[in-house]
This record gives sequence, C-alpha cells and structure tokens, in this order.
Amino acid sequence: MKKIGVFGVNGVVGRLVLKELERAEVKAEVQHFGREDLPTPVDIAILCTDDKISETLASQLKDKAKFVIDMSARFRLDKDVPLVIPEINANTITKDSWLIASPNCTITGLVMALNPLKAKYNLQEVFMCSYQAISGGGKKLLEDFEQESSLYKANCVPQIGSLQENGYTSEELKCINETRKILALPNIKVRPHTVRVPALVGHSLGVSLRAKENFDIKEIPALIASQKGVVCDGKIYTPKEIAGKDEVFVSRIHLDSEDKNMLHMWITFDNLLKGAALNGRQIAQYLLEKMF
Ligand code: 2RA
Repeated sequence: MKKIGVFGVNGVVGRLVLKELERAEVKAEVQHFGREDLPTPVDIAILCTDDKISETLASQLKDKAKFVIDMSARFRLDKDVPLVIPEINANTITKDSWLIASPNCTITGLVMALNPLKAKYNLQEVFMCSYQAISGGGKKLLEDFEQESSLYKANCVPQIGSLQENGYTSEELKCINETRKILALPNIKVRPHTVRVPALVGHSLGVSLRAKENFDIKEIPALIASQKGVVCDGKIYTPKEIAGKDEVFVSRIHLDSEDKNMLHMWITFDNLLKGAALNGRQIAQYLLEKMF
C-alpha cells in the first residue's frame, strides 16, 4: 500500500486534508507529521505549511518522497512546477514531475468558471473583486476574529498579504500570476482587488470579463455548467450556504449593458475545500491513479 505523509496537520488546511483523504477513502496509508517532525520516506508528501517551512521540507524530502504536493505559494510560479487544478490541467503533471503546487484559494473559483469559456472565447481581460472569508487567513486569523476588538469584526479590510512597492498586495499578485499560469493564458490581463470580509468560510468574487468577440449570453450558463466541479443553475448562491460543499457556484451571469463582449458574474466556493484541501486530495488521487 502506498504511503501519504501529511505535513502541518495542526493547521486548518492540514486537518482538513486528513479528513478529505478519509472521506474519499483514498487507498493509501496516511501518516501525520507536525511542524517539528523530521520526514520519513513516503510515496506522496502533502505540505500544508507556510512558504518557509515548505521550502525546508522540500529539500529534506528530496530523496524521501516520490511526489510532493505543496499547498503553499513558495513554488507555484517556478517554471518546472505544475500548478494544478485536476479538472483543468492535470495533464501538466508528468512522470518526471516531482513537486506539484496547489493554487491560491482565491483564484480557484475564478479559473474553474473561466476554463470552459476559454475553449470558445478569446479571453482578454478580467476584473475581479474578492470577498474573502476569515478562515483563508488560517488559525491565527480565526483566533483574532474571536476577539471583540478584531479589525475584521463587522468590517471589510482591503489588504490581504503584504503591500508591495507598486501598490498591489501580495494576494493580488498571486491572483494575476496564478490565473495566467493555470489557464495557460500568459497575456490575459487580470485586474484584482482583494478584500477580507467577516464571512467565516467561503470566498466570493465579483467578476467582469472581457473577450475579443461578443458573448452569446444564451449559451453561457450551460457552457460554464459544463465544467466538472461547477454549479451554474440560475440560483444565486452566498458563501454561508455553500460552506462545506465541494463545487464552485457561479451565478448572476449577465452581459454588460453597453459592451456585448463583456460579461459579469458572481462566484462563490468553499475556500478550505476546493480552494485548498479538496484540491490537494484530488491531486494526490490523480497521482495514485496515474503515476505509479
Ligand atoms: C487568504 N487566499 O484567503 C489567502 C490564503 N489562503 O488569505
């Protein structure tokens, strides 16, 4: 039986990855590793750790893991590292891939909705404003949110990650670069604002999309719904009601009133599931099924 080692099991995502492996009855022996544990040999290592610890673990695991799935941002943009959402680009994993990165939770929902449109339309530009749940900030932010004095109580905070010299936040740069890499659209213009809101679970995105051609609005909902893992059924979804669900929910789809090559939509999804633990577990399942 293959061995999966999960690292960082005391964090929000690490705990959920363990649950996901159990829920999916993944056929492997699962081992847990805390922050300080030295890795022992495994077939697949799943790193639910921050950038710095992932970097250390990746070097320690060089000869000790056949594959490494990293949930942190550390390696996502490295040229030889596939950045994978299995429903979209599992084909970027080869037998020679060693480290596979799972994307930032915020853009998971975006690319799941855009992927089926990409097949038919020449996508040029995407404006997005995120409404990101507290749980996206991990255990520390969840604990902070318990305090009455928390900045995040009954508030919206337009800074996620660190502020960069050019005025963007690190989260916004991830939205730009990871969207381009996953969709294999290096020139698509991504124009993000990222905002933390007092929802506990469920990231949401207000998205406006521009293509070269006019959109045929009659076909768009069915086209988006054809993406495996996406629900687009005409209902309006809010993060509270989709928390705990696997799918990405797309609603409020409409054409721009002036420009027929512009489309608006609302996307919401569980940031801890499809945005993190579920996606990591799906990558592990893909590796087990196709790469051994
Ligand atoms: C957040 N997307 O929500 C980031 C990292 N999980 O804070």
